[in-house]
Amino acid sequence: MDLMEPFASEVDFSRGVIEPVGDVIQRHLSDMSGMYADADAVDRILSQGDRLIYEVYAADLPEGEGQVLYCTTILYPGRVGEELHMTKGHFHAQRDRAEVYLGLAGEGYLLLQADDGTVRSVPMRSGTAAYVPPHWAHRTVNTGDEPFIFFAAWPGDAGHDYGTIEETGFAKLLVARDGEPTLVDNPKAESMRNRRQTDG
Ligand code: M6P
Ligand code: ZN
Repeated sequence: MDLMEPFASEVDFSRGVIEPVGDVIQRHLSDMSGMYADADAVDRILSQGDRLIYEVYAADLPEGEGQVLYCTTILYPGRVGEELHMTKGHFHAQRDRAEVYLGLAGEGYLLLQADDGTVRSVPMRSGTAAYVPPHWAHRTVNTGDEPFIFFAAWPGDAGHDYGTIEETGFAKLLVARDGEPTLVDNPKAESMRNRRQTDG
């Protein structure tokens, strides 16, 4: 057996950066344009230039059974139409793998969705440890005016499955109504469901 060396990283709670860092992912609006409900709002923003929505700083760790992976996410504040800035969201490729989030700065919601379309939302701020149980897709939404920064840890063999959420979206959207984050039905998810039923 090859013994892996223990190590430590430094997590900057206010900037959200991990050092030393492995992969850094930057997701712009153009990377997730179809995920926002208001296509006209997406076009309007993109016609003026792209927009950075969030960044992920992952610790440099090997994937695989027995490992625990971790990263920070910096989700910038803003809206696309009425819809608040959010991550893409995913199921784990191995659906029965869980995850833990810890809020470091700013505020947001963790949105979770089960296979049958059931949606749950968990408000998060600095100090909130939120649990993503096995079998729930998960996405975060920034509901504040500052970057929403959180730490996440999950099993090394979980993997990311983006396809399902890319196709149908979440059944609920988080929008800003009169300054309040409000959960509303996603019209796109509704029409996709109807189309699937009609097709067969
Ligand atoms: C969290 C974790 C990561 C994930 C990141 C961004 O930090 O769940 O695994 O990559 O959020 O979310 P997504 O991959 O859905 O864009
Ligand atoms: Zn995950």
